[in-house]
Amino acid sequence: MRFLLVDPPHKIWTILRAWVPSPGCLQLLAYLEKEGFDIDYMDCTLNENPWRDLEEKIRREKPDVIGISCLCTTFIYDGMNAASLIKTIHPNSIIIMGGEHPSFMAEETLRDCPAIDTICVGEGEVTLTEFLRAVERKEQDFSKIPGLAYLDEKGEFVYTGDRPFIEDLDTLPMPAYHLAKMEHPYVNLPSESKRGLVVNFSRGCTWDCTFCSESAFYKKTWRRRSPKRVADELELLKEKYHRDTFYVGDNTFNVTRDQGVGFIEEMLKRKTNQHFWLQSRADLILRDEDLLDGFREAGVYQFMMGLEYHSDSVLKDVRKHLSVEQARKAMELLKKHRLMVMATLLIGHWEETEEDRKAFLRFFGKYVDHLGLNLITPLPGTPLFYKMKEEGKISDWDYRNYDYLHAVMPTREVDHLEQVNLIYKDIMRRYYWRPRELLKLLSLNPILRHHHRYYITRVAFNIMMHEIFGTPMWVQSNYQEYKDYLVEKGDALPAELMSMAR
Ligand code: B12
Ligand code: SF4
Repeated sequence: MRFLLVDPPHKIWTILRAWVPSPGCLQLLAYLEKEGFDIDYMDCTLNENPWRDLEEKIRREKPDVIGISCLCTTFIYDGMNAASLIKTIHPNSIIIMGGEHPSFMAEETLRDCPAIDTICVGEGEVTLTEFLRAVERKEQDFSKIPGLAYLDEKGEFVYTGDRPFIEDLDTLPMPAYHLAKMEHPYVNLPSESKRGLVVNFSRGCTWDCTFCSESAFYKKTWRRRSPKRVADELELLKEKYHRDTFYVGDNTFNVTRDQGVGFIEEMLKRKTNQHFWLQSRADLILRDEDLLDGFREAGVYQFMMGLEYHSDSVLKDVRKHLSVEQARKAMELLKKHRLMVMATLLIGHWEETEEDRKAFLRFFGKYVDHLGLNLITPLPGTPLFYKMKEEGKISDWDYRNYDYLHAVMPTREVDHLEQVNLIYKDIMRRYYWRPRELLKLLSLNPILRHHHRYYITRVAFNIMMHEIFGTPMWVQSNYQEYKDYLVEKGDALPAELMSMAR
């Protein structure tokens, strides 16, 4: 039995224009490989003609089971369209989809896309292994495998129950980098360095912010790989794949203090001369103040913190369990210890006013080196989603727009989503065109200088030229909507074409 895992054609990290292999896919592949399955991987985001190449591969190789990974809500139609394409040309295949969005919206996804046979709800390694073993044995009944969702022969939705989380992440093999196209020219974090990559060393978070899909997916739990395993992976990435700069995707890198201590010790010992952008919380930065110099010496150049907003009432409303004062102190501390501050911030709150936005820019503009500005988005599966849905405040149900960059909810004062989008762009403009930001183009800090040169000269300038002179906006050259692919081929559009949610 041959299994193919597909990262379907989808948009990449548009904000930084970065292509990176999905750490979740590489982890799944490594696990299946260790279990002895005959596996293959196709990361369609690296193909110049992704739909055509996917179609040709399926026609040519006809794998028995195809797994489709769908990390983000914004990719869900791409994932469903990939399933429809595969089922049309290879009707005998079995298609299983996994990832956050389909886990949360399993019934909706299965009903919207009949091509998907099964959804893996939650963590994939063990569930997928048991599912593939059952397929190998030609079993038809999957009801005893926890973590699966499907429609039975009567069309009733079946969920086989929660799959317990893997207790010890150190039991997982090293991600299957050897199956990824690590040398593909697209794969990097262009804003930081030519040899950048996204890696993941822990899963989940023990807080419960209302908008956070990760905390919901991992049910407020956090597990981590030991610092030794983390350092082993980094060393491999250095020696074999020449990677030296990392965005560590862990939502909260140092939930426990010993994770930070261990990381510093390992990296100082191994002297790999690698650089890290970690994510943490303001209260943890304050807790571990005495470790900050150690983090810097171990190669950390930046902490990204979800500081969200400059008002305690909004922080309370989103259940951040943080105060503005803690945020301010954490930013000051990072600066004091010569670490860069990246803040992820959320605007577009229901009660927000123009005055709030001015104060927001004044507060964060003073400290932040890198601005991660987002529009608050009710991601399916989060408490915010259910609340906003119930209150009737979601006015755009097109999941393609659920990427934090498009408004899908109005505010009390601003009814039209287009207007909210303009407010977002205006804040970006006001932030980036301040003399203080432009001076960063000449900063003595090479990473800050590189990022700003990249971001301002390529991204912000491109947007400005587009807005003033109508010059074309950057588009991801290898992304195509599925329906455009079908039109190009002269095919009829199937009735179930997934381009819009209900
Ligand atoms: C790597 C990553 C990316 C990569 C994706 C690369 C790729 N080729 O897909 C890049 C950098 C491109 C990216 C981009 C974006 N991302 Co991102 N990203 C992540 C990150 C940091 C790590 C994901 C990961 O590897 N997790 C670890 C693995 C183990 O978990 P996993 O992927 O969920 O996989 C497990 C299960 O889901 C399941 N599974 C997954 N696939 C499959 C398939 C099968 C067949 C089966 C059986 C099981 C299965 O098994 C896996 C192993 O247990 C997460 C944050 C995080 N810490 O998770 C955000 C995250 C996924 N990203 C997110 C978002 C919003 C985005 C952006 C929209 C942000 C933006 N505005 O730019 C963009 C999207 C692109 C765009 N339109 O601009 C959100 C998604 C929330 C949501 N529900 O939609 C997350 C959760 C971050 C957050 N908390 O906000 N991202
Ligand atoms: S602290 Fe960050 S990762 Fe944790 S629940 Fe809140 S938003 Fe999610």
